[in-house]
Amino acid sequence: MNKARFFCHSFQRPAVAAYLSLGSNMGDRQRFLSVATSLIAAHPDIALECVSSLYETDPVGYEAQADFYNAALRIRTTLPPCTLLRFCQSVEHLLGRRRTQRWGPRTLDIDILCYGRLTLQTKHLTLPHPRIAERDFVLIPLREIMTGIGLPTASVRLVKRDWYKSTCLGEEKAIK
Ligand code: A4P
Ligand code: MG
Repeated sequence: MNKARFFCHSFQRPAVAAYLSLGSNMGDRQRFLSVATSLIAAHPDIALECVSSLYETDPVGYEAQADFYNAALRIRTTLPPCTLLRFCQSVEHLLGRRRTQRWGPRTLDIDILCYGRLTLQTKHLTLPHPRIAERDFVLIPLREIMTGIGLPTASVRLVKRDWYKSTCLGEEKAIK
């Protein structure tokens, strides 16, 4: 991580730790998560701190769809939460996300799980994310980032540990 660049862009606001959940169940799922992670890492006001292992997960909510790949990220950012959400949605859009069905198949979903200790409920953003506690595909990668131990289950299976390599956009902002 290039801290000088990070702080140069963000001197106005203190950086806040936030956790993101990434999911994909269409096309080359690992590639969608990998490119999304690289785009997040490349943002001048975001420092990527930690990436969970890659997990393959049974679909939840709407079950008649392909299995997902899921992962979680820890970032530090000076972006306000609504700007972070818009940025995440722009990455989803860039990677072909089309909203045709709630909880339906998607090339990429990025949810903000929490943003510091902020609690917020607006039309477009709820923090912490309201469904964290119900979902093992979120909790298991998140627990891995927080404790170092993911504890996979039958429905949330470990695929790869070091799946993310920050090669797409150069090594300047490679994680620690
Ligand atoms: N929104 C509100 N709060 C947030 C937040 N904290 N982070 C709003 C992100 N978005 C937030 O999301 C719908 C709206 O939620 C957005 O317009 C945003 O303003 P969406 O991404 O358009 O649609 P969605 O993802 O289908 O809906 P939602 O409610 O986010 O669904 P979930 O809870 O993300 O569930 N099964 C497996 N195994 N793995 C998965 O990743 N994902 C889902 C989607 C269902 N089943 C899954 C998986
Ligand atoms: Mg979503």
